Amino acid sequence: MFLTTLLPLLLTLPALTSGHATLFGVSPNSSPPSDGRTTYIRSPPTNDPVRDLASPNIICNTAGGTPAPSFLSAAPGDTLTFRWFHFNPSDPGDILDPSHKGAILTYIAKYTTGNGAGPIWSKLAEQGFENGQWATLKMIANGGRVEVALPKGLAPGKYLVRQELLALHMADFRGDLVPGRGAEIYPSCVQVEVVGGSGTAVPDQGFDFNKGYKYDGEGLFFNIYVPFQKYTPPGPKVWVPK
Ligand SMILES: [Cu+2]
Repeated sequence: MFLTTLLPLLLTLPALTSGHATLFGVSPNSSPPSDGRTTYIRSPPTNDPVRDLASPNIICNTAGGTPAPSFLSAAPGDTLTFRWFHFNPSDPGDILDPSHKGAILTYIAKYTTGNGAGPIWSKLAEQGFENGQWATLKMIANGGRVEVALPKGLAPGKYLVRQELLALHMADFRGDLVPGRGAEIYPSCVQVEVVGGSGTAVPDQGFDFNKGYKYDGEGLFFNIYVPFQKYTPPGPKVWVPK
């Protein structure tokens, strides 16, 4: 009993000071993402996680209500390459502390100048624990890059695309019951303008993070330190445009 509760504490203590991550840039065409932090990303001022599930900060992070000055241009069906880093984006080894095992989830909403609160989101993609490996560790091995395709039938127009690293190294205790613990969410919202095509699909799942992400919810309250069969990420199933 004591061992199973103490072990995660011992394993995760170093992560308190050495973890964390921020989105550096996104590329629509598989070229290395250029720095989008002051242009099309609503970048937070720090690389700290967000844990308060009642706060709009879990949607587009702490500066999520401040529009970025420009948009990343992409075409329907483009594969977006996201690039994450820890402190130094020029150091290919400085991405994320490997203690931060967890999922990577990507959502889309029609563009808003607001902070993303409310039932406006649809899930574009999710990676959890597949083939014996966590998505965040695959991302580290891939140089901080995560690829997500935009739907081919996506209607032209402006969108927010939100990618989240969902680190579970503290998620074996509920964040609302044990101070400093719970799932760590690293969300980042990218302003994307989809240009071209004749698609008509618009995100219609109506997912609301502040209602759908729960402290005791599936995918957010999970012990990675004991054997498990399966991990199911939070949120709706991946959106299939009609
Ligand atoms: Cu961290």
